[in-house]
Amino acid sequence: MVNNILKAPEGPPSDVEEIKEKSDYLRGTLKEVMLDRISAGIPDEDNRLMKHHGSYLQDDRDLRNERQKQKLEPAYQFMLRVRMPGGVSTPEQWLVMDELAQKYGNNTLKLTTRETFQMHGILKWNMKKTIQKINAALLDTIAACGDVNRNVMCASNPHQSEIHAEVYEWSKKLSDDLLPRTRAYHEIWLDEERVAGTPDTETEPMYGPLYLPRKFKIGIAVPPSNDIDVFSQDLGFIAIVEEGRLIGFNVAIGGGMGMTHGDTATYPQLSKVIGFCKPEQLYDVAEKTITIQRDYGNRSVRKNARFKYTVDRLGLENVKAELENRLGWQLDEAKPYHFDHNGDRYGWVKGVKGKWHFTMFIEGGRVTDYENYKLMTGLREIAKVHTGDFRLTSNQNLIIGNVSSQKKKQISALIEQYGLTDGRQHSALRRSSMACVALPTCGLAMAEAERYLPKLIDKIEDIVDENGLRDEEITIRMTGCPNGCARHALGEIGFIGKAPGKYNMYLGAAFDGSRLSKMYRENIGEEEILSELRTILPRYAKEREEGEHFGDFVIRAGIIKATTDGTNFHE
Ligand code: SRM
Ligand code: SF4
Repeated sequence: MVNNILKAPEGPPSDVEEIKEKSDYLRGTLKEVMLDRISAGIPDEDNRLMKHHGSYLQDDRDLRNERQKQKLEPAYQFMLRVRMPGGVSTPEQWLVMDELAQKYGNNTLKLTTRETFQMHGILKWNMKKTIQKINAALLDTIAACGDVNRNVMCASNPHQSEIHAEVYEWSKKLSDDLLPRTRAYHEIWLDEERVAGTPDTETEPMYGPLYLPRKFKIGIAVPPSNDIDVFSQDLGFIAIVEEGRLIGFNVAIGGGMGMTHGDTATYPQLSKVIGFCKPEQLYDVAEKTITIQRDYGNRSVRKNARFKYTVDRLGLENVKAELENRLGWQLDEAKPYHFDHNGDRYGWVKGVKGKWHFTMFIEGGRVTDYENYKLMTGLREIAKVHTGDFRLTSNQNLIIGNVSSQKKKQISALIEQYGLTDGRQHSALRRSSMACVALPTCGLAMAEAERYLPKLIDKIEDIVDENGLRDEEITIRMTGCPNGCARHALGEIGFIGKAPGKYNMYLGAAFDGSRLSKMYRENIGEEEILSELRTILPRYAKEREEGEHFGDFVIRAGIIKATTDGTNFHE
């Protein structure tokens, strides 16, 4: 299958490649080390494998210094991420996650930027029980992290429920069919006995023994909503609907957000549309694309290993030709489509079949009980009576979906009782905000994000109000490091953590997720951020053209140069 003209980069395999190779298909010594009671942590090699089971070993960074002083090991705990394609959860599953978060987690649920649940703060001895309960609720955590295809996202736009339902089924099918075949997860966490000699589970027909060079992400958008930021995916599908019917998908390849500060060989990139396929060809396209990355991705330098770099290195046309070669058929010409936003649409809307959907604003995606806002309790009470579903959105929000007209009154009463909000009391800027987890759990965070962005927005809201911009949707995103978990490079205003209290500030992304931002100021603190916005936002209020979005304005006004491709993101 490997093409003689296309080549994978040369170089010694990275340490992770060696760990995977020796791991006996992701088993390693996880079963044994999870039983060890001497340390609350696990060795680094097993932690690398752990990711493929949907979990990371972390430590509470707020406690790090104090524990060091006391000569104690770090406050080790695990993060657990659920595989929940399309972000759809039943009320019963919600209640299980809620219970687990209280019993074994840190009393919070994080709704992630890829439409799923994360739990934090789980101790080693509680991991197996937690995973077993999640599986008993018909969810799992397989391949939620690691060098494999991750949770498949899909549009959560409730206006077009019938199309959503169809697209959701495709995202579920892709997620299930692209799972690793190893039974390691079932043996380690669910006590399954190992059966030797089952060819698929011993050989990984699609992934091979080394799995992929890096994580791989797929998302399906339904225009005009680009809520899932389809161009940020390694492989994006854009649903094409004609006369109310899903006729297929445009295929886009080579997106990704991560980069490393100061290293211009790393950059965020947007995927490019290469053609169109029919619904029944979707899996084939995904599988063959993944095998191209498997064969040609960089297995030597992990920070250049994502598919976006493979595509840029080999050339889009060559990758397309290789894909068609592997498919044995050609993609059709891409169909026209139009996106007009990448955020969520809040409040109640009526969908098809008389069902109602309520989109809630969940700041930073964190579900917990705050002092004056019993969000977690309110959602629990709703889950107890709700007969529809919950849809976690890619903007870290929540849709209480498929509410029947009969149930609407009861659910509305609970929404009111607990003060659950569609965010209308906030500025549109806040409603269009996203922040990654960052401190205290993320080991890679250089600065705060989720805990800080709301406070920064409090101050930006003053400027917004003074300039009559309260109802202006301006996307604002913050990450604690350049990995881009809140897709910072697609925020019209973006911040990337550099050091405690210091951020690089980015401007100029498109409101519909079709253009990356560019760095505007480097390493600045709150005062400078606010001072910059005190100059730019009033100009936007006065000088903008009718309907002009902020990201477009800053380019037209010459405040920032447009990024036309990821390869010129740093210029
Ligand atoms: Fe992410 C690593 C959290 C979406 C790019 N991400 C991490 C880790 C696991 C840190 C680590 O490796 O030690 C973070 C765990 C923090 C914690 O305490 O929970 C983490 N990522 C998240 C979440 C929870 C952010 C959130 O606040 O919602 C998101 C979970 C998504 C999910 O449910 O699967 C999350 N991460 C993303 C996205 C957005 C997306 O996929 O749409 C990106 C950018 C898109 C992309 O992949 O290019 C993203 N995360 C990364 C990267 C950079 C990858 C790269 O190409 O360089 C890392 C670091 C890495 O892989 O080495 C990373
Ligand atoms: Fe952690 Fe960085 Fe991702 Fe934020 S962007 S969650 S700081 S890895």
